[in-house]
Amino acid sequence: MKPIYVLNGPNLNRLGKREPEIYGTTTLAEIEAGCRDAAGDRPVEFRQTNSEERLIDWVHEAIDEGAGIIINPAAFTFTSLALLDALKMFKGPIIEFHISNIHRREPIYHRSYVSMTATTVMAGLGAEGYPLAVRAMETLIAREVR
Ligand code: CA2
Repeated sequence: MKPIYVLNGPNLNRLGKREPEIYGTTTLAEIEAGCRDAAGDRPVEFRQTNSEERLIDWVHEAIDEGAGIIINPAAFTFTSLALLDALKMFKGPIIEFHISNIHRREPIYHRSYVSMTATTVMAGLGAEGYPLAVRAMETLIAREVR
């Protein structure tokens, strides 16, 4: 069975340690455990990087190996045409995921490049939303949605 890639961008390794009023108190390790639990038998490649280059390399890996991509690109959401171009090459479903509701925040967080190619956007569910995204991804894969 092909894996689901759960890719996380810059600063998300600090989750649970700063700004709990926006991002909550759950750590990335706890989020990873929740995703693996939700995925059942489906393998999960759960990763985080502060590097745009590495994130794009992982999208390329998912293009060759993955059934679906759940991506929280953090700040690269709003800046990276290179990430958008990489995601456009992926043939399966893509869930753009944000812990906070980016549309309720400052205007600089309102224009997402990734949304231009995402199948679905999930935002504002908190860290608890990650396992929900994994379950939603299973449905999208079964329906062969792009
Ligand atoms: O809500 C999200 O998941 C975001 O993708 C998080 C990004 C932000 O640029 C997006 O607008 C929304 C920022 C991540 C910052 O990571 C932190 C981690 C721990 C504590 C504080 C910030």
